[in-house]
Amino acid sequence: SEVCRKLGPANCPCHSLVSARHLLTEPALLPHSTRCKPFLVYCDMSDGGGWTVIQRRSNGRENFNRKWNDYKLGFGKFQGKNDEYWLGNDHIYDLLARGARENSLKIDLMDWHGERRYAVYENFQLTNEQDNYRLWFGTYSGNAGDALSGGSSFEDQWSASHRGMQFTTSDKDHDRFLAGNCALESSGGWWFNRCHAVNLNGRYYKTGRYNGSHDNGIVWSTWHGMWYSLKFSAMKIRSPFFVDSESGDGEDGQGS
Ligand SMILES: [Ca+2]
Repeated sequence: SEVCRKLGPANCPCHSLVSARHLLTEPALLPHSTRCKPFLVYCDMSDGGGWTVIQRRSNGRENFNRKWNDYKLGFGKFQGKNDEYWLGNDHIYDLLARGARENSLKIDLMDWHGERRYAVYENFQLTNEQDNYRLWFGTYSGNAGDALSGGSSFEDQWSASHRGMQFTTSDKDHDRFLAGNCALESSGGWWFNRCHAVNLNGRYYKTGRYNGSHDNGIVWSTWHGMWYSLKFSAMKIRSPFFVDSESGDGEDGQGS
């Protein structure tokens, strides 16, 4: 089809923005195409650019306590810089499955004092819906701590690491918590174990520290623990094609 030719599977707009050397100072909203079905993505041009934003929390206006189909297809708004959304597990899977190369996941966090931390994971992958969007990721770097791996102790890692976990929502329980459903307790879909050390889709508390019967806030445990709900989070992915385009040759005709 015409759409397939214009936005073929090899064309990734967030990355091509950089390879085309467009100088953007503002985030851009661009159509993204996989399998000839275009959808919009939000491109983050910080850190050298080329990031496709897959999740953002910033003000608590969007309800993240949703069921499987909403997390599958995506929800929220992402036209504005402060909008909250989940891009959708099918879209995330499609973006990651493009090509055979590894993608990086960067997670930006901010607390209620305005302090920022980040975590980067190499080789971020999801499986498809038949395998319930199982999560895989490689080496950590950053200053927020490696909470996705569950924490520092072996016991924490066994019960709370998100590596290899399937996606769970309130209506589809794929977690390792046999006595219940982690998504029911933690207010949001996530790759729960039994249950979590990270939940960026939890309930938005405008207080930072919070109380309750469950640790269901927006949690990154290795930074502020389980009982502190962060003010801001964003998850974004970037293909290694981006790096190749930056180190590209010939275009400047310098012929080193
Ligand atoms: Ca369960």
